[in-house]
Amino acid sequence: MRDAAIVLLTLNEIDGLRLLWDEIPVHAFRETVAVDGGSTDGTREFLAERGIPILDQSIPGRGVAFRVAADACRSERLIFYSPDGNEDPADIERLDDLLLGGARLAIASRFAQGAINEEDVGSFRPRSWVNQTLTMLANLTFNSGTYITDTINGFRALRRDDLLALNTSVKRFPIEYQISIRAMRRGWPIAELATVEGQRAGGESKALSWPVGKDHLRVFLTELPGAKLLRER
Ligand SMILES: Nc1nc2c(ncn2[C@@H]2O[C@H](COP(=O)(O)OP(=O)(O)OP(=O)(O)O)[C@@H](O)[C@H]2O)c(=O)[nH]1
Ligand SMILES: [Mg+2]
Repeated sequence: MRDAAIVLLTLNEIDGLRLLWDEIPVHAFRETVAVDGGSTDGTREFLAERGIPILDQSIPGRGVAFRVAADACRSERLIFYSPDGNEDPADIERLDDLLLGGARLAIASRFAQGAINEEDVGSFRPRSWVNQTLTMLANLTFNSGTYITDTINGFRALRRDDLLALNTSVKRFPIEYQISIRAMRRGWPIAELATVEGQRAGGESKALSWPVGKDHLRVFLTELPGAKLLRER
């Protein structure tokens, strides 16, 4: 049994849950919890029927959800999984293995050698381009280790104590970007695995491209002060 928790992040993901549930390796993990942003489509009932504790958040946002999980879980390691069809459940245990192998942040990368991201089916790939530009900025500015190919994907794992120590503040989507940047600034070993990103199973995207892109840029800028100083420590 892994001393780790699968943290499901849900906001109206009933279609994805129905499709993926049997593939999520709940039995290999000490805990599985869901942080729910206020679903009204049957997600909560689906989880409750399967005995999964549902943690509520007082204000919306994935960033808030990350901190709710860190406060509530008792396991040493947390694997964040969004059951919307984008993330391959077979990678859940592989991410935990990267932590067991010494990484302090493990990321399922959509841009590593051998990976596939959801836009690879077309030739116009605005989201990938924005993602990769933000990732390049973070690497050039904050990373003195191996190049990280996907600083933004939410499918990731880290130790609970490490997440608390990062003292994150982002409320919404760019929480992952803030975590990656702060881990880079501290010189933590970061490991990636190449993942295959699937298409959304149903429901609706909550990540509107323009506002989310802008929010990431803001995080990049607010992480800048003192960055150099910290790297030199
Ligand atoms: N707990 C919680 N989960 C959220 C919140 N916002 C989004 N999520 C979940 O986070 C995951 C990712 O959100 P998406 O809307 O799929 O964002 P995305 O993966 O960038 O966009 P798509 O490509 O459309 O899938 C999904 O499982 C959502 O249900 C929130 O405020 N609270
Ligand atoms: Mg998604």
